[in-house]
Amino acid sequence: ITVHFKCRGGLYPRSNVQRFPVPDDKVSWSTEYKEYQPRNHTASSIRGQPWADPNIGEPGFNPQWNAMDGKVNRASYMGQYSIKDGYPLNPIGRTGITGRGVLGRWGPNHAADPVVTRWKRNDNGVIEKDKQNNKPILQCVVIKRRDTGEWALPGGMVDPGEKMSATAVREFQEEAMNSLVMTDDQKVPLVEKFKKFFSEGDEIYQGYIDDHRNTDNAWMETIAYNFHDNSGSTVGALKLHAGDDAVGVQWVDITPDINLYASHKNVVMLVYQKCLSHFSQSDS
Ligand code: RP5
Ligand code: MG
Ligand code: MG
Repeated sequence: ITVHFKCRGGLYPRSNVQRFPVPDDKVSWSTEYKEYQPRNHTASSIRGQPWADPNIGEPGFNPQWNAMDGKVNRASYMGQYSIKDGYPLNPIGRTGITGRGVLGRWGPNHAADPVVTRWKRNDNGVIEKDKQNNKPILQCVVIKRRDTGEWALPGGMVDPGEKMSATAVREFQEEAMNSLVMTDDQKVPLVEKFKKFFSEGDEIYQGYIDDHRNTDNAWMETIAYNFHDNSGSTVGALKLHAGDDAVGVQWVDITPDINLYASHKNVVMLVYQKCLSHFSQSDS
């Protein structure tokens, strides 16, 4: 990602704060924008949350920018970000709003996204081909987000100290398998059954996410892993259940006109390229 669109213009989510307009050619910090007067907004709901930073300047809060800060990762996949007047600057550029909005961390907010895939098959188990280009059709699991109603990867925030691949698997279980409401008796055998599958993820993308919650001083970054069920017999055959902040879940065909939350389409397209390049005729 080298530009952002979804975090520019319009109202900031869950607020009545209007973003200051940022034309395409004024996104970059290196372009002068004299008129730029973004409003400052940090949602009161994040105050005191265990996952949120204090305000900048509060006694005892000495963030280590661009580094591992205890268990909190304040390093960016985008390289060194700058600090201006004590505040980290969005590495892509202006968003029309300062503060943290609803994001917990100043600077990068690290998430992990699982991209769980299978080939689309007909009732006889034969892989279906795209009529236009005769290529096999790849499907991935998407969830419907409660907050925006958009379809998205079932990702989530990395807990302090948590391994990022573990975040991706945990979020899949919570949002696409509804593991949070399972008893241990239900969960343990299921987790055990898919242990091997979820231990073989391919790292696909790490970087900025054009998320509508981003601000000039706080933004989403993710690491995305692909878990591919080539035979369609493991997770590909599982009955999905939406859970936690997801209100729907489905397998969706990955096509060029797919419409997903934030910049998840970019991530999914990278996965599509990878799986297609590994596809062999013996798979069908
Ligand atoms: C996206 O926000 C990330 O790519 C990830 O999917 C998600 C994490 O936030 P929550 O789902 O926890 O709100 O930008
Ligand atoms: Mg979640
Ligand atoms: Mg989530």
